[in-house]
Amino acid sequence: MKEAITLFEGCIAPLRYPGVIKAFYHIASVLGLPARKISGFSCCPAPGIFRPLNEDTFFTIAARNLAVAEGNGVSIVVPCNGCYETLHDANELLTQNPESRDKINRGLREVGREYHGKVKVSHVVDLLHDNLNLLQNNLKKKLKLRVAVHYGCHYIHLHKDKVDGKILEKILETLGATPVEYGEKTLCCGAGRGIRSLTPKLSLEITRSKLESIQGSNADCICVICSFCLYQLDRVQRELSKREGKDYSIPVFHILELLSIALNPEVAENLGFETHSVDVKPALKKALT
Ligand code: 9S8
Ligand code: 9S8
Ligand code: COM
Repeated sequence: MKEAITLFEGCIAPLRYPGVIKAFYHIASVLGLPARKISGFSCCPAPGIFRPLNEDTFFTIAARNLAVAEGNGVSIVVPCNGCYETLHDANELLTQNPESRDKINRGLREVGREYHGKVKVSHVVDLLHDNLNLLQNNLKKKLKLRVAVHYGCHYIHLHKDKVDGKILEKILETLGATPVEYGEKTLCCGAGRGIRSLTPKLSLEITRSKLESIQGSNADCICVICSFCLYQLDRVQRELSKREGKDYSIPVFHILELLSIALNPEVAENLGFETHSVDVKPALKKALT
């Protein structure tokens, strides 16, 4: 029996790209993964913003989220690198360091919770990679797309080995897509670690470099594994086009969206693509013909 899982949605997916959540539960139902929604989570909290302010508070809020999952008997799967880093690091601290666990649990008891270290925290990419055969067997449509992958800093930082082993490229190849290389592949999207809120000008510069490098690769679209990267690479194209009069129009997909379509092209209409700033239709048309 496979373990029960839930999606830790974070703040960005439910507010800006609800299709990412829908895609996850669609994928889980096709693959027969025991996934269910639970309530009670808060912001992870975002590592780039909250961690530097006060580590104890940061880990206590993260541990409360872990305790909510534990109380529901589910493990956590995460579609955002920031949320993943927070919950991964908190889980590591609380399972490996009894002193920290006791200290944080003292705080949690004040809100009627306690964490015992029973929850597994996985990134969606790892879950998909573990189920590659299942994926392949359930594929309805090969997606004929040239894809520029963007891993995002927090994932690269934690799992350089998997990035070097091209874990995301392998998933995309299983879907029939062709990953393309480009110079700024490991560059930040420009959003995380507080860059977007603290230094907006620099943030735009970074995003522009990234997008220009991708444009040079002739990719049909970008594939990300992080809700915040999706937000930045998608929304900022509109902003740059307005500011600079130059056309930026590379569709950006979360891996869950692409996979969901490959498992059943008919869901594309109901994945909320109208919440994307860059029109995804040209890429979908190419992918599905
Ligand atoms: S939750 Fe609140 S702001 Fe966010 S999406 Fe990912 S990082 Fe965690
Ligand atoms: S948001 Fe997601 S993971 Fe980060 S810090 Fe640099 S890249 Fe985009
Ligand atoms: C990036 C999250 S995914 S944060 O901005 O670094 O907190």
